[in-house]
Amino acid sequence: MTMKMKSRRVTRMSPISRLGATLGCALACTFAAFAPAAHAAGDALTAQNAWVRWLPNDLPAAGYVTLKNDGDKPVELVNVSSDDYGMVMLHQTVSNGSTQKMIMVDKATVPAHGTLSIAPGGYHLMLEHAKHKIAPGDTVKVKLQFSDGATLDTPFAVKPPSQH
Ligand SMILES: [Cu+2]
Repeated sequence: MTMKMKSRRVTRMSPISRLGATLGCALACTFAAFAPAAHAAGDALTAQNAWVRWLPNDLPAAGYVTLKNDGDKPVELVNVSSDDYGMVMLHQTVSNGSTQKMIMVDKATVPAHGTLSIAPGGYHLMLEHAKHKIAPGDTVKVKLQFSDGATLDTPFAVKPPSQH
């Protein structure tokens, strides 16, 4: 999909960069995906208000964060992982009549010049199988990976179950 399209662009651009390094660079820099991940992340995407609602007894915890995209193109959150948890998934809470259930989703879009709220009642990160003892007051790190190649290593504040 997107990746294939990008690699075709690389192929097409190679002869151009051989003709003139300046022109090649100008073209490459147009596509955020060609910049180093940290650079791309710093440019367009930021994570704000990241926190985890901790639950006792090794129950899965829910992570919340607001993602802001200052770029001109929508970017998709495509992968989540953490050194502190064995498994991290992107879930969405959906209402089904009077009941609510969680479904696993592949990705979520951060609109151009907009925000994606991963917040109670909507999306959440499901954090399971803590690798060490985690308690309210701690900070855990979650790696958020995006469709443009950007990565945000985001600290999440661990809060008690009463937090909303
Ligand atoms: Cu969930």
